Amino acid sequence: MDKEKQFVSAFFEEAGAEIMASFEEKLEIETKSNRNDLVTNIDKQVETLFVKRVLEQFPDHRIFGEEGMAAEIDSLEGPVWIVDPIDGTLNFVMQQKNFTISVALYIDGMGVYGAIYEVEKGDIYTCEKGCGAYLNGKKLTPVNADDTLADHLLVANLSAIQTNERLWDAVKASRGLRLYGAASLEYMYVATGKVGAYMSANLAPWDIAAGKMIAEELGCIVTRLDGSPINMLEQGSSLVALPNVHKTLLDSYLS
Ligand code: 2AM
Ligand code: CA
Repeated sequence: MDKEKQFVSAFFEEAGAEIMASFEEKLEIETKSNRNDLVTNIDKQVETLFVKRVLEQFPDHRIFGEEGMAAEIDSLEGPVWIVDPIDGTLNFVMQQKNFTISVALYIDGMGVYGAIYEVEKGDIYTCEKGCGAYLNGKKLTPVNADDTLADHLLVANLSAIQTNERLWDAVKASRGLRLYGAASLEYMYVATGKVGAYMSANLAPWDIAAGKMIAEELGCIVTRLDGSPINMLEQGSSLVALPNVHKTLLDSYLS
C-alpha cells in the first residue's frame, strides 16, 4: 500500500494548494439537485486532477467520483477509487472551513485505504485496513465501546430527525445536538470520540467511503438508519456511532 499512500499524500498537497489559492479568486457556483446542493469550478478542478493523477500512476484502476469526471461505473469489482473532491461544498462556499477532500481505495467492494483531508485546518486522517487509523501521522486510539448516549453529543441532519421523530428524545437523552455540514468530518468526530453518533437521511457513497473505513477501523459501527448494511454503490441513510450508542439508538429510537 506504500505507493497508494504516497500517491494520496502527493495528491492532497497538490489539490490542497489549488483549493487554498481559490480563496483569493471568484468561484463559479452552480446548483445541482436543489438550491443547497452546489458544485463549484474547484470541485470539478480537484476531481479532474484526481482522475488524471490516478490514471498516470494506476492505469488499471477505476474511479467513482461525485462530479462524474471519470467513466461511469456500475460495480466495485477490482480496484476502485471513490472520491469526493470537496465534501461540504456549501461550507466551502459560505465559510471557507468545515470541508474536506475524501478519497478511498476499494478492492472488490472492500475498503483497503481511506484518507480525509480537512484542508483549511491542515488535518489529514488516514487508514490502511487492519493497520489502525492516524491523524497527521499519529496513531488514533480506538473508541470506548462502553460509552453511553448520555455521555455524548449527537450529530444529526434535520432530515434524519424529520423522518425519525423519536430522535428528538435521543437528543434529549444525549448531551446535546451539533451539526457541521460535511459528512466525512462528522464521521471523523465520531471516530475520534468527540461525538457519540452521526445520523443522516441521505448520503452518497463518496460522502462516506473513506469515513466508514476509518470509523470502523477505530471500532465504530456503521449502518443505514434501519440497521442494515451499506452497499457502497448506493445512496442512502447513514448511522455511524460508538458501539453502545449505536445499539441504544437502534433499539430505543430508530425501531
Ligand atoms: P457535499 O458537500 O459533497 O454535497 C451536508 O449535510 C452533507 O451531506 C455533506 O457531506 C454533503 O456532501 C452531503 N450531501 C449528500 N447529498 C446532498 C445533497 N443532495 N445536497 C446537499 N448535501 C448533500
Ligand atoms: Ca462533494
